[in-house]
Amino acid sequence: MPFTLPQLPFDKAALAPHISAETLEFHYGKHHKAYVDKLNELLAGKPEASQTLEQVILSAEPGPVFNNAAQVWNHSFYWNGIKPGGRPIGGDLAAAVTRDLGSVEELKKQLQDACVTQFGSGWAWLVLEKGKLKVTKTGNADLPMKHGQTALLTIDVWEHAYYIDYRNARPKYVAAVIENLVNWDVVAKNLKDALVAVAR
Ligand code: MN3
Repeated sequence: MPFTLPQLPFDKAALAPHISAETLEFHYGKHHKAYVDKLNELLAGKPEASQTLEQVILSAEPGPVFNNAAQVWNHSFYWNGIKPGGRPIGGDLAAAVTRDLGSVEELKKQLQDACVTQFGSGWAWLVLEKGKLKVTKTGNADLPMKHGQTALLTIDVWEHAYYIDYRNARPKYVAAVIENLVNWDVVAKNLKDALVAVAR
């Protein structure tokens, strides 16, 4: 089975004005799709073509297969973590954030800093590592599962994520995502699932 481009969990126009439909036409419709197509091309006729995406990522050496597989995963994870109309952080997630990072405001500040200070292309993350929440960043296609961490949230800081809407103003794009688009309900569910997996 070839790898497929997942459906976006929202309408392309639904994230405006924070992320425009035009950005999604390119970012999802061209960039994300290109990673899927390239991965299928690279794995055609190889045993890895029947593995899960996670298996491909975890076993791949640095190079084109890893880069394209990880970028497929990263983008799907990014889309799933955002939605129109952000809600406040609550419940168990808020308690874990306060315990490990000090406060919700501190989490947002660390996310903003990680996004802004990632030199060049990459991703900022909220991860679970050894049972604790942590904000991290990775370059290019790199991702938490290669570092023994479980991803809970990501923000794409490749220029293609914001250049149409914000030009070079990465901090404005990041602030708009953090304040208006993060789907904290999904982040809370990712944390719950990660804790269940750890307990197993
Ligand atoms: Mn991207």
